[in-house]
Amino acid sequence: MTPIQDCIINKNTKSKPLWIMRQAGRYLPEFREIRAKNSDFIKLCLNESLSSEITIQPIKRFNFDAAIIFSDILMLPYGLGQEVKFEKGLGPKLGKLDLDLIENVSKDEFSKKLNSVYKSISNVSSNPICKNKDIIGFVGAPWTILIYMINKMSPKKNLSKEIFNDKIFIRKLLSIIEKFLKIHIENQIKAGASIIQIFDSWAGLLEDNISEFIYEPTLNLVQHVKKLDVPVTCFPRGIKDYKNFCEVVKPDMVNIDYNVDPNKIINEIKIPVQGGLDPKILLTDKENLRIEVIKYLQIFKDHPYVFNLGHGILPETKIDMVEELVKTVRDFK
Ligand code: 1CP
Repeated sequence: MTPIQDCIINKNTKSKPLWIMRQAGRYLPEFREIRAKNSDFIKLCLNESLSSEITIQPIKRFNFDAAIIFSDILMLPYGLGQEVKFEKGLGPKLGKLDLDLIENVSKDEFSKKLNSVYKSISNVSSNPICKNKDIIGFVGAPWTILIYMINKMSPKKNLSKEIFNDKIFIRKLLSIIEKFLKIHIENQIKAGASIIQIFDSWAGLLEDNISEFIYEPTLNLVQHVKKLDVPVTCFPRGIKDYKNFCEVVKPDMVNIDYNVDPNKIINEIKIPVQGGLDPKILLTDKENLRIEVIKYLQIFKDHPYVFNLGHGILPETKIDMVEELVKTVRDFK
């Protein structure tokens, strides 16, 4: 059994598997080198040979316990035919959203457009370097995908509050997104994903209708993954009540964000926990980093726990700080 599966299924508290959100990315010089030669990010995600290579870059360097496939949550709107572009410094930019058009996309058409993502998963899972490692397939949660599809850019840059007004439109779009996320999950598992992570990066934006727009669609996805016999991790970033989220949505594991107090959550949540460390700690010094890493390892000593961050690693992170993090986790007794 792979390390994270062992943690989740056997509730193993002895080993603390380790991987890092956004581990295949811009803090790695070897990634930047490939990226510099490939200006179209979506095309890069769809290049199965390069995306497999990028996926294993952090495994080669740090021997992490899991490989997360180099792709993006916005491959879903791309697969549905909405234009998705990444502009330097601006982040994602999406094109016109046509509900009639995306409603009529067939399962085959969608799967074909994303076929190289699945091929990349199967390449990575059969690579000897990934022997006994988890292969993490992932999707964005319906709510987070909806935000990008309607807002057409990162809510970090600008978010028009009007998008919350048309509840009928939101319901309709959420149900289309959910249908295709299920297909995307199924295809990733068939290709060799040993675990699925659902990123709800913008869960914290919603104040009302949390039950209808976040809990229900995410619960439907969680139940779908469980039926396919693969463990599922949820990351409802910024949500106010993780305890309630876990009770309703029932993921196999929850990834906490860096604003969650680990001392509080350990008494509230019975399921395995992943993550928590603030990625900004990696921008400080080694001594401070060791103290913070050990804090999480101590708190979760007798709990099934996967070491990870409370959000993605920052592009300006230095390699030697990641090395120090890895060493601290591996040496912890
Ligand atoms: O070089 C570049 O400009 C591209 C940067 C980049 C990378 C490396 C983007 C654009 N996506 C990715 C890969 C990626 N994205 C992975 C696979 C690699 C890994 O984890 O190691 C994953 C899991 C994601 C997931 C993702 N994309 C999320 C959820 C996690 C999170 O960070 O909250 C989100 C919200 C996105 C959207 C996205 N894609 C890229 C950017 C810069 C963003 C965020 C934009 C924003 O701030 O809204």
